[in-house]
Amino acid sequence: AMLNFERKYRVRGGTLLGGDLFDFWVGPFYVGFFGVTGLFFTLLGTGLIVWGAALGPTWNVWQINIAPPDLKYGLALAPLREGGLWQIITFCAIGSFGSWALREVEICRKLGIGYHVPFAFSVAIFAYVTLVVIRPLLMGAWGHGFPYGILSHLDWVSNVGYQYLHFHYNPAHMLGVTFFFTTTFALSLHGSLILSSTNPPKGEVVKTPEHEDTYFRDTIGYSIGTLGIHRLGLFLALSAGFWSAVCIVISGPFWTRGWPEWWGWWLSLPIWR
Ligand code: BCL
Ligand code: UQ1
Repeated sequence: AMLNFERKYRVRGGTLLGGDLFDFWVGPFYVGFFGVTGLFFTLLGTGLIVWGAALGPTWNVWQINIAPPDLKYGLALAPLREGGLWQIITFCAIGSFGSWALREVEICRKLGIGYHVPFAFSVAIFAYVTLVVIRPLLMGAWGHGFPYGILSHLDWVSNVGYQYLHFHYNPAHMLGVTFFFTTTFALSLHGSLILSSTNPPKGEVVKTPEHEDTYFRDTIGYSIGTLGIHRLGLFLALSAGFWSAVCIVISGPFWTRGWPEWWGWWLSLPIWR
């Protein structure tokens, strides 16, 4: 059955590639050219992960690990069992994430809305590509990518972190962390405000944005507004992903010593003389 509002968005057009050829739905899901490519990369990539797991020593989900090539292979292609699988899986992952983003773009065009959603997802993709492509390229070996596995990727984060002695001193990591925490804080304020005004005590009516503004004006003397909080939330979330990408791409390509040492510039300011 078609919901009454579906007619509004089940419209022809807005496609980026292939014209009307792939302009169709399967049940409630829009497919499009990028739905087809997305499905292809996702199935192939997932299949290769399962194959990689089958080659490995364990089926314990926590311990399954598909590692990038040894550093000695540099930026060359490696044999399948020695990181080649990781290279193809990475290619499939980027193909899959990219397809999803472009399918989002097509849906935005059908709906006549802005590109905020695919733009936001692109920042997450950018952080991932920074980890597995940009930084390895800058450092001269695919072996600098992170391994695909639950515990193994955590070990990688820990090892890479300690290579720079104390990652908390990485200034971009500080910004990334702070933006992540501020995002959750802002969204908890927002979520609780909305739940509060839409769930009044028995016998009272649902509250309006006037009440929401008043709540924050009374408590902290300022309200950012109903549109404003969503703009702020988007800004905070995108900044978190952006500074995460920056914090890892500067570790190695820009700074090779411990991050605590980087703060030496502060101690050598002429004002202390
Ligand atoms: Mg640190 C990175 C926080 C301590 C070393 N660290 C990060 C950042 C984040 C963070 C800012 C990871 C998020 C990110 O990149 O998102 N670190 C953080 C915090 C602490 C901390 C809060 C803390 O102490 C409280 N870090 C430490 C300690 C070091 C350390 C001090 C270890 C000893 N940290 C490092 C290193 C790194 C980080 C090394 C990084 O490399 C990492 C970073 O910045 O990476 C960029 C970005 C988001 C993504 C990458 C996700 C992308 C998602 C993709 C596009 C889509 C996936 C789809 C999926 C497969 C589909 C699933 C299907 C569905 C289920 C249906
Ligand atoms: C807010 O001011 C506001 O406007 C009414 C909201 O809209 C519903 C909110 O969700 C939140 C959380 C605030 C308060 C936020 C700041 C940054 C003052």
